[in-house]
Amino acid sequence: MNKLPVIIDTDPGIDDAVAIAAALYSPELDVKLLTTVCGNVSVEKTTRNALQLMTFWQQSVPVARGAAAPLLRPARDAASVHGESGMAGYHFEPAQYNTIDKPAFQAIYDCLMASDTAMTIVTIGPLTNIALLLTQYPECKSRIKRVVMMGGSSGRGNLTPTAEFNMAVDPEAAAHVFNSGLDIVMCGLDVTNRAILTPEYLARLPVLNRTGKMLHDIFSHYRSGSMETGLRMHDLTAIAFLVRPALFRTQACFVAVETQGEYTSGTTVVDIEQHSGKSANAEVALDIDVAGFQKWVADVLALAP
Ligand SMILES: [Ca+2]
Repeated sequence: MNKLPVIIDTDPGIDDAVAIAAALYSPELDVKLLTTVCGNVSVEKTTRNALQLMTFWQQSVPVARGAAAPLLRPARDAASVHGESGMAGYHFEPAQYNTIDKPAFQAIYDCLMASDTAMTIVTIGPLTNIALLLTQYPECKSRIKRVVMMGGSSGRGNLTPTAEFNMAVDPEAAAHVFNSGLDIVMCGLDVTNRAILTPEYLARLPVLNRTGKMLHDIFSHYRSGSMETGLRMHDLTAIAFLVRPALFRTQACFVAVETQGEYTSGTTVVDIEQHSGKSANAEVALDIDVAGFQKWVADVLALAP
């Protein structure tokens, strides 16, 4: 099978951890690079968490540390959802790997240029690193096949009334990416709030495998839903889209990211009904086959060690 080469830009993050697990053990994907960004917690912590995950799975995917703050704004974290460490609830061994010696945007550029085919970038954190990449190296766009992102919403938000966390943390970066002309797939709250793992499945994780035990421990500290009512797997939907696109209903839409609004900065304005007259710049996921998603998650996590 020809595996799809991917770069994952991430801020682990409990739902990032399960997304990375699924990416590493999906037979369809070849993870070439992990880059970290300030988001759920500080970039020091997200980088440590990424390295600890690589150590946990004994996977030597290169990890490059990225932006320590959004482009223009102070950082806002989500420690209330993921714990102070960003991956509360499991005692990870100290990392056996170090980051590679270049910043994330440079590592992504080098990875794109070294590849003989255009690559897919999966973003499951704020878009700061990708905006820096496009600013420093605008010519690299032709090397990017697609950006598949977890972020945004066509309706309500989860950090502010109308803005989703990854967009709200760095609206200027998000706007830059949406204005870039790149092929973008947006997996936002429209689908991620429905991408729930059930209490029955969560209860089986400890006996599934070592990965299942670890995920169960950190899921017990995750505050996007609960172990009793089910957990929302925001970041995992971006990986699901890569390998099971038929689970999603998407629509090509014009998407603007609000950067000025007093109450609405970071809001993705998704023009579903084509009021703006502007051409579509993203494929927006608006519906998900929840049962199909849950089956895929169970199948792929069973492949993990
Ligand atoms: Ca994330």
